[in-house]
Formats: sequence, C-alpha cells, structure tokens
Amino acid sequence: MINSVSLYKTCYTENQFPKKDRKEIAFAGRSNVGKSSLLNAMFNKKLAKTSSKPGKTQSVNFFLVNDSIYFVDLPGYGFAKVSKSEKEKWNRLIEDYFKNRPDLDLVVLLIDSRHPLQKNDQKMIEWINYYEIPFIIALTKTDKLSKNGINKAITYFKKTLKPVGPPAVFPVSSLKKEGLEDLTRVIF
Ligand SMILES: Nc1nc2c(ncn2[C@@H]2O[C@H](COP(=O)(O)OP(=O)(O)O)[C@@H](O)[C@H]2O)c(=O)[nH]1
Ligand SMILES: [Mg+2]
Repeated sequence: MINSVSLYKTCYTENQFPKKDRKEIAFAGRSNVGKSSLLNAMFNKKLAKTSSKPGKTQSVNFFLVNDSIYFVDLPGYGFAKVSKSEKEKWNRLIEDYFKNRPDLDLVVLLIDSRHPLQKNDQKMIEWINYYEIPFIIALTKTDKLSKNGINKAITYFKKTLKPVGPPAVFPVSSLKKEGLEDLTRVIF
C-alpha cells in the first residue's frame, strides 16, 4: 500500500511546518518506544533515524507517502536523561505542532506493549482529545511478549482507555515485521 516515500521536511521550529495541504497522520510516543523503527518497517526503507540511545529525535519530520499523504514523526517525550529546559523545548515543539494542525487526520500513538499506561502517555491522550483528533494505539515490541502476553496487553489497554474512546489497538513488532500490514491498512 505504501508505494513511495521520501523525507519531505525536517522542522525544528513551528514556522518551518509545511502548510497542511494534504492528509496527515502523526506518530507520537515516548522516547525509545520504537517510533522510528516502526516507520522504517512500514516504509520498508531506513528513512527515520533510529538509535539505541533514547532522546535523539528532536525535530518534527514530515515524510511524503505515495505523493499524497504526510506521515509525521514527532519528537519522543518522557526521556528522563535530558535537562528540564530540553524537555520543555521538545514538549513545546509537540504542542506547537498540534496547535498548528486542528484538522489533523489521525494520530498513531505508540505505546510499549510491555508496560502499563504511563502518565505522559495519558497526558498525550488528553491533548489529542482536547484537539478532537481521531487516534489509534500501536502496541510496540510485541516480539518481547508471548502470545498470551500480547493478548493481555491488548485487553489491558482497551479496558484502561475505555473512557477516552476506546481507541482501536494494534500490536506490532518492527523487528519481526508483525502487525505492520494491519496497521498500514487501517491508516489508509
Ligand atoms: N525487540 C524489539 N526492539 C525494537 C523494536 N522496535 C524498536 N526496537 C528497539 O528499541 C530502541 C528504540 O527504537 P527507535 O525506533 O529508535 O525508538 P524511537 O525513539 O521511538 O524512535 C532501539 O534499540 C530499537 O532497536 C521491536 O519491534 N522489537
Ligand atoms: Mg525516533
């Protein structure tokens, strides 16, 4: 379904965001959740920078998919080992992005399938709901769980997020390339 993709623009400040002249899907999540890996796996191309050291993506990256849709890689949040001012800078960039995109088409919120819902994920969901943007959950790194563990995680997130949706939940493993087709299909 993804036939072509290229890095369209890397933005460090709000005034660098392109006009919202296309359908646009944003990918958000905690630092190290596996966002860049998931994008690369879906793109079948190493376009998004990955790192074993968290806290690297500090820009908003626009990818142009099929010459018609933007996939947007947002900065990861919640990385403990950066200064408070650095954290605030990243949070501001994410908030500036949402303020600029009242007609955003979808947010794919990535959450690590191994952990319970975190405070900052909850805060992100509050923002998404405040701006009334539709969202879905991608549960990442499912290769680290058993089949039973994956099902438990799906049930847990559906139940926990019931008051805010409930959103659809998609288990994915970029490493094993599992769940990618289902996620891509639902995005389209
Ligand atoms: N086991 C496993 N590790 C993953 C997967 N996706 C990402 N990772 C690892 O998680 C770390 C962070 O990945 P990255 O994509 O850079 O996360 P980002 O900070 O959210 O963009 C890296 O060490 C990746 O190799 C996955 O599906 N399975
Ligand atoms: Mg990244």
